[in-house]
Amino acid sequence: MKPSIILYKALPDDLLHRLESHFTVHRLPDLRPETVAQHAQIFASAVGLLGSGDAVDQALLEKMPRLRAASTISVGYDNVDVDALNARGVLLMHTPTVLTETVADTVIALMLSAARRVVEVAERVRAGEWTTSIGPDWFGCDVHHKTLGIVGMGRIGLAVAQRAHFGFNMPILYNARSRHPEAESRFNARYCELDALLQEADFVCLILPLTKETHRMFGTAQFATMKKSAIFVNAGRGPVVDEAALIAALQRGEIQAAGLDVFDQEPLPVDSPLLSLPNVVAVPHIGSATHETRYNMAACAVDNLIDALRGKPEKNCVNPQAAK
Ligand code: 8YV
Repeated sequence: MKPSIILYKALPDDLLHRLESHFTVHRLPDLRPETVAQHAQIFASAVGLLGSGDAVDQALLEKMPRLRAASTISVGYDNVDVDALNARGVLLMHTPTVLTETVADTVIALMLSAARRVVEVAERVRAGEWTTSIGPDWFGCDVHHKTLGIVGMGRIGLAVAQRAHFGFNMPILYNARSRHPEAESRFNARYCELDALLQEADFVCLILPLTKETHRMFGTAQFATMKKSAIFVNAGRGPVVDEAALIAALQRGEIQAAGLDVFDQEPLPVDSPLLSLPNVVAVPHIGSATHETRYNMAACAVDNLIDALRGKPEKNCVNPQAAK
């Protein structure tokens, strides 16, 4: 008999078939307590989990005594209680690498959109306001040759630095937990303390995971330190930023504009003040959302689960020590 796993995200047919050739796949809508209560037997017998977004926490693990591996279709795993997995010897697999280039493209798109006011002016064209040749009230500001500050120099930060350095001739500053020799040698990136980066950068791009250390790392003080002309981009996780402080900084003109892919609450509530600010480009967590990349992430997560349950989590394992 094939081992039993729970799939709580839709998969393309070919990937579903790949999964079914290894496991008995139980497709469920989510991991909410109501769903768990309704399908208690399935949760009690499953050895694997595959999906994304939903909380994988102590309460869930208590209902899954046979679980051996959880595979998330994402690079971030702030929704997962890794300590609780470790305590039970459950492996956590994720999908770094396959989404790096696409998320870096999204960051550049947000920088360009916010600086050149792409969404705002496109809306004005739709509204019939383009009636004569345009004047300064339609102008944006340059991106090329401006100073880019990257906060979080992981794989995605590095891919943003590459684009900014070669594509836009931008001097690059970065702040991270440790120095990144590759960023320094390939893209001439200069390591800075956070305050110095905030003071100097024309664009401040946050590409950080959400952890206890990064939670609310950006608030009133950080926005006050930035240039009034600064453009702020967040493509990591919403709660890294104090959203009320960001809104206040944008409303008071303490920074010029923001391009945001992630928010405190997702989906972003329609009454969020962010949506009535003309200097905000807000997109619905599209960082990795292309057909190609979402397919590659799903394929990677399927292979990760197969490897982990075969006892061979050679790559993409967050907590290999949990297997011992
Ligand atoms: C995911 C992301 O697609 O990978 C991540 O961590 O934020 C996105 O790429 C999103 O979490 C939905 O699964």
